[in-house]
Amino acid sequence: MKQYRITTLNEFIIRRQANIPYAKGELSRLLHHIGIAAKVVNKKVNKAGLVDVLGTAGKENVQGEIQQKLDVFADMQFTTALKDSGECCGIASEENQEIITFDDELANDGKYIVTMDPLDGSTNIDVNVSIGTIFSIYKRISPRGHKAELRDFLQSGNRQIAAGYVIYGSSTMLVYTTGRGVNGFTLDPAIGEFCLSHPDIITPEQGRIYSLNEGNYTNFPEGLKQYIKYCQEKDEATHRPKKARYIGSLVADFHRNLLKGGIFIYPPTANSPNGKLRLLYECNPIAFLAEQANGKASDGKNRILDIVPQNLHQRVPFFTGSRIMVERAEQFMKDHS
Ligand code: AHM
Ligand code: MG
Repeated sequence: MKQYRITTLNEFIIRRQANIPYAKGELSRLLHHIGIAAKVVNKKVNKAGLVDVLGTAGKENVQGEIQQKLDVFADMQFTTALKDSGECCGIASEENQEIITFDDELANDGKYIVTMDPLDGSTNIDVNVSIGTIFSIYKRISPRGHKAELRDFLQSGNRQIAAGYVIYGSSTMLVYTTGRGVNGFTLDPAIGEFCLSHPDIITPEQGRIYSLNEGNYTNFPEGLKQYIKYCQEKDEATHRPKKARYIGSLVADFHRNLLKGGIFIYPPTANSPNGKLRLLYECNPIAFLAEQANGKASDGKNRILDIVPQNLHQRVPFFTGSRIMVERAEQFMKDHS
C-alpha cells in the first residue's frame, strides 16, 4: 500500500515562511492562532445539538440581525486567539459596530490587523447545514507602538497579506492563501490537526453550477435575469443546462464552486442596490482566494479587490467563481444596463 506523508497546517506554514528570507514568523504565528481558534469553534459546532448553543443569543448585531449563540461564541474565540497571538493590533468583525483595538504594549506593537466574519451563514446552524468563518489579514498603515486606527482597516482588498475560510461541513477544512496559491487543509479528528488535503487549488475556468437566491428574482436587474435564462438553456460545450445549487451559506457555496467550477452571485436588487454581502470581511477575502485559484471576483463590473472601502460594514454586489462564467455574467449585466 502506498504511504502518504502527512503535512500539518503548522508544518506547512513554517515551511512557507522558510522560503521567504526576510520573514520573521509574525504572520506564521497569526495563522497558527487562527487555526487553534478554528479547532475550538469546530468542537462547539459539532456538539451544537447536544449542548445549549443552538438558537439566538437574544441580541442583534450591527446589521440588525439576530445573533445566534454560536455567532457570539465564535466571535469571542477568534478575538481572543488573535489578541493572544501578540501579532495583531486590532480586528473588525461582522459582530461589532466599531473596530476593536487590543490596547496593550504587546498588541500595539503588532504589525497586522484582521477583518473577519466569525460565523457566516449562521441561520443554517440550527438545521445542521455547513457554516464557515472568513478572515482577512492586512499590514497596518498606522505606526507600530500605538493603537490601531480605522484607516488600517479601510484598505482595498489588493493589499491583503493573507485570507481564508474555515468550513464546518461534513468534514472541517481550512483554506487559505498568502498570495502564492490556495491550499486546503482537512481537520483529522483522530489527531486534532489540519492536514494538507487540497494543495494548490485551481478552480476550473468554466463551470456548470450557478448559485444565487432566485427567491429574489423579481427584484434582480434585467442583465442578471437574462444571465439566469442563459444558464438554464443548453450550453455550447455540454448541450445541457447549468445546475442551480444554493445553500445560503457563502463559504459552503463558494467552496463547492471553487472545487467543481461555478459562479456565486449575490446581486444588487431593487431594494438593496449594494446587495447583502460585506466588502471587508466577506467579499474581499473570498475574492483574494478566487483570484489566487485562477478565478475572478467582481461587483458585476469592477474588480472587488480594487474597491476602496468607505466604511467597515460596506456592502457590495458580488459575482465570483470560474473566470469564464463571471465574465459572461458581467457581459450580460453590461448589455442590459
Ligand atoms: P450572515 O453573515 O448574517 O450569516 O449572512 C451572510 C449569508 C451568506 O453566507 C449567504 O451567502 C447569504 O447570507 C445568504 O443570504 P440570503 O438568505 O439572502 O440568500
Ligand atoms: Mg456573514
